[in-house]
Amino acid sequence: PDAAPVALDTAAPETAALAFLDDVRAGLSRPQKALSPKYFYDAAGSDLFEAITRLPEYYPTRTEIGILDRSGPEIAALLPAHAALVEFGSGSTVKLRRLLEHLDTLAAYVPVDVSGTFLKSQAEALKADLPQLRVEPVVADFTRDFDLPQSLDGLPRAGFFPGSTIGNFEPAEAEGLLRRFGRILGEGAHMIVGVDLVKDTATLERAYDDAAGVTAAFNLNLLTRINRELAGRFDLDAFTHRAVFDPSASRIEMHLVSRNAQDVRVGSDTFAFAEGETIHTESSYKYTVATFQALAERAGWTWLKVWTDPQGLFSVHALRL
Ligand code: AVJ
Repeated sequence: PDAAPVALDTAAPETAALAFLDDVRAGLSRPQKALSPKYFYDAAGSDLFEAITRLPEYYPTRTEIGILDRSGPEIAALLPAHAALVEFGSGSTVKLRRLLEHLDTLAAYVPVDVSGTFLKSQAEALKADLPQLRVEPVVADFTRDFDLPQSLDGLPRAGFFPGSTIGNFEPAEAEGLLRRFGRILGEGAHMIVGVDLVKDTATLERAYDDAAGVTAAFNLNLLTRINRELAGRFDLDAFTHRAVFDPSASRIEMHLVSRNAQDVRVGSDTFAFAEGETIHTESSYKYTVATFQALAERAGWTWLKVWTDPQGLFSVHALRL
């Protein structure tokens, strides 16, 4: 039920394929081979992520929904009446719908996503269910500056960034992103951000290495995608999934581990792997309430309030500019 981040589809397909090829070439040429997690989300990858959010081990999605349900009235009370709610990287509208139940004076909902087709279909479905709600989708990459529609001028603004998507960014990038959201929303804006919390290593590693192997399939799908889209020759049986928590960096790292020494062709390039060598495919940063509060304040926001679940697994923060 979660919003699967989607890769940019506004550019021409040939341009997107070239960017993917460039990124794969550069990433596999580094001393620590690496690929960007944004490439996880093709159609198969989005379905696998959806399946991850339903796994018993993957607590973030259901825990955040529980917080939005339980604390929705308090969250809504903190936001200005008749606001425009801007969701960054909206994807599916599952969480937004939970929040909407408590927001009876919302002036407009503004989903922002790079995937124009997905955005339009989600917006249409929402309009059909809630005919009285003004929905103004914006096709944009939220990691770049963009302007909100002029029709929103004069409305108070609130940003919504759930799902701990912020965890996929390096802390310095995450700070820049929150600062950018402030620029886009403007002075006086509010922001609601979902952030996964640091916890014991076993719980974290299980959430990213589930017993059914869904996260492993999600990780390996990146190689399937390279094989299909970039004429890659990865042998999927020659790589395994690994998820490790690094407490000093406070992040889960996902890797694909080469089982043996091998050369792998991708188009006209060949990449050499030593036995046990890895491709770093994702970092998922975990915060404490205090470390996220400090990050938000470095980004220029005033931290207002946090809501968590009874076990302290996940957090939802309110900020104001
Ligand atoms: C979508 C980035 C929030 O980091 O938990 C889930 C992605 N990767 N399992 C996360 C993910 C492996 C997810 N985010």
